[in-house]
Amino acid sequence: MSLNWGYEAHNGPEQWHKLYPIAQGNFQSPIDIKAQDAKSDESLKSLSINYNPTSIKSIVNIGHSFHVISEDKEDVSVVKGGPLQASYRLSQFHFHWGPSNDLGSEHTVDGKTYSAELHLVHWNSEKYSSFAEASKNLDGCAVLTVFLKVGNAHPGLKKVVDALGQIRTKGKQAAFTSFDPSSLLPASKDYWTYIGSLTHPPLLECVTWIIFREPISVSPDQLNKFRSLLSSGDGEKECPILSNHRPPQPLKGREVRASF
Ligand code: B30
Ligand code: ZN
Repeated sequence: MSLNWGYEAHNGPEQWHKLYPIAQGNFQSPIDIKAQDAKSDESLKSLSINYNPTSIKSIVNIGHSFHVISEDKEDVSVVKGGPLQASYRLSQFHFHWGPSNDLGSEHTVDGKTYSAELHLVHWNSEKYSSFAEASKNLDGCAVLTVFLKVGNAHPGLKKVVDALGQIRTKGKQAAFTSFDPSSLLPASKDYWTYIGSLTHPPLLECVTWIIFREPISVSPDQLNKFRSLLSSGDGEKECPILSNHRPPQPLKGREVRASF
């Protein structure tokens, strides 16, 4: 693998195991969710999601994607309940997408791929003191996941998509404030949950995945604006980010539970 991992043939998901052997571990993500095999679990409490728009501070092009950053010095935006044994603090959210509308999600449902996938990334602030420390532990992180299916433009996504023009090239950052991440959640809070990993290097096995069954909609134009972001820096040859999704990994005996 070349110096840097990515999503192209020479540095993509099939190559990652050479520098990150955990890529072939027993708790890797994403997975294909087989709805019939998910065990409905009455003991799963309902999720408590408390997001405060004041925690959202900036938006940044990180080369293979963009992140919307939530200040995580204190418990301002948190999730708890459901499968979680502690309170988890929001640190950032981001999306995964593909070169066309029939590709893009990382998780799939009964083999069905969605056009994109939203990850709201949290870490266990009761036990750990940073994302970096939390991510070394199986109970370190929680990622709330929402599928995006192509259809009407999503009003909550508009503010995010409109900011992308300010961070077109790798390394660019812009202020992004008073945004409510709850506006990106589906109406139904039914979810699947399982234990897995970060979906790109370092691929650490630290994530309680919470995946909402109901997708939100995204317009073709909004998806095209994701694809207009560049992985290249200012003044370099323009290279659009067309794809940043890892394919489903082996379940290896793990249990997927359903809240419904
Ligand atoms: S994901 O939600 O499983 N796609 C990381 C976080 C979430 C996922 C994958 C990876 C991660 O490694 N985060 C820490 C390192 N980051 C900095 C950051 O703030 O969040 C570096 C990076 O990507 O390149 Cu993400
Ligand atoms: Zn992600």
